[in-house]
Amino acid sequence: MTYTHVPENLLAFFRDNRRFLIVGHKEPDGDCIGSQLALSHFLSRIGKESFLYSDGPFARTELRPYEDYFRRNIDVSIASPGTVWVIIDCSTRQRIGAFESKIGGLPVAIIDHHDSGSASGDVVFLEPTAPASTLLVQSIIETMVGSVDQAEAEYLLFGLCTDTGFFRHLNEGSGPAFEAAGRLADAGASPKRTHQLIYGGKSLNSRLLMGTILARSESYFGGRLLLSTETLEDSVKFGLESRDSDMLYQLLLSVEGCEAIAMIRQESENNCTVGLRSRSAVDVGAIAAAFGGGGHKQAAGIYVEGKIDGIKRRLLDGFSRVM
Ligand SMILES: [Mn+2]
Repeated sequence: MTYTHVPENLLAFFRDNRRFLIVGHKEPDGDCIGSQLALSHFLSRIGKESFLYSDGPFARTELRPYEDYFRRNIDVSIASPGTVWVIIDCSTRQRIGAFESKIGGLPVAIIDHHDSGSASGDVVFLEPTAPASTLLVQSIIETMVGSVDQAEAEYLLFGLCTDTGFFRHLNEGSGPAFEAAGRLADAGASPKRTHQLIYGGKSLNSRLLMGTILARSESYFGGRLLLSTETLEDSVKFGLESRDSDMLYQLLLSVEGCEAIAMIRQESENNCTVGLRSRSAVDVGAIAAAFGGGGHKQAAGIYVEGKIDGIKRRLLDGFSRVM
């Protein structure tokens, strides 16, 4: 199966029900938000009612323009007949945050591209080969009515470009994703506007913070590991909303010879978070797991008690076994 083939029972789910409660994962990203917005817009277009939910927070600056479309609380009578849930961009219920306890006994459809191994819904469209959930939503719309409209195209391109890093993360064999993007551009989505939306709009403080952190970078294991830190003083001076982790990781990983990066942030007097990224071979998920953190081979995170210097020593010890 490919993500262009929508399960028949999902099409029936949309045709036969009347009111759709659409929720994505907490700590939403552009794929989650774009998929939800496009699906909701489409459902209105075919005469259905829909409500958008998110547990937030809308921490990423590119999501701020959309925050007001999303409700934090259920304020419709969810008992009425024909009301169903759609969970997008995650397949385990704890990822939807506070809404997990509000599903009740209503039917649930899951639309996701993460392979969590435990998707539980009455109808499941789970396609781990899809680089973004937006591609699944696009397939649903195109299968049901032939084509997306301009608003849907813009939402979908926003999500697709978020999850693919503007197509940088795609490998050979990704023709279908480019073809889908081509149809979005034909329908009126602008790659130029989308790029500005995702990568523009940053504060000067966010660039100054990045400069501070980059200037503090240390090189280990012959340059294969780059490590930097963010102190409590940085957070006070530049503000937490100035963090732009994706861009910071991208800049550090672009250094020649760099295989992995570690970013230690002092979050409070006694606690740190650590962001880990790997270019390919180094399994940072395994290193995070040794600290009680989580993630996967190329991206992982840790929340740990301690101060930067102590955590740095322990991390370097962990990396010394694999570098
Ligand atoms: Mn996604």
